[in-house]
Amino acid sequence: MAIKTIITEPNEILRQVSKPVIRVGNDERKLMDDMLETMYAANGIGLAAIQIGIPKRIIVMDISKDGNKNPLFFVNPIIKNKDKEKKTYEEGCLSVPNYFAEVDRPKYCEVEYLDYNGKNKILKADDLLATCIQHEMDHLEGILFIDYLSKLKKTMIVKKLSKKKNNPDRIIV
Ligand code: GNR
Ligand code: NI
Repeated sequence: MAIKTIITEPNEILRQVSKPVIRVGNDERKLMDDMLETMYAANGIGLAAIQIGIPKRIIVMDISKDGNKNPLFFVNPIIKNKDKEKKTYEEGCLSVPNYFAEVDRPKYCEVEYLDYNGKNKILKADDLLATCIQHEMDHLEGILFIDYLSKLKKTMIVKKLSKKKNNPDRIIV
């Protein structure tokens, strides 16, 4: 396993649309292992392959509290069903370090995907799990949570990130 560098805004790579995986083989499992290690090292709860520069439709997640690890792997995920009811979460992104903002997303969704072993699965997700899977699936389309903010807030964040000064720890916009 290896810790990879997480790409941050502004970077055109993050805007690529990721490609479906043809078959879940050893290369894909190695990538998922590296993504999981990278995500844990960065204290994230999810990571899409494009965040380490690989345009494949692969996501790793773990929303469990420290101590009891519960890694989840999603290959070629598709949202089957989603709630009309929305839920607001304060979101962050490892590719938009230190910036946090409230985003509305469907409170509940069902996702069909291939797991670590290439087996077809369906996950019924709500609340944080639903928010996180939708945030990660946006990455597969080249979408970041800041795209949902006002133009003013988004521009401010991208400008600050591109200057790479020592940002304070946590900025809620
Ligand atoms: O670590 C992360 N936390 C988080 C919090 C609220 C909503 C979404 C997320 S995902 C983020 C990790 C990340 O950037 N995944 O792409
Ligand atoms: Ni993210």
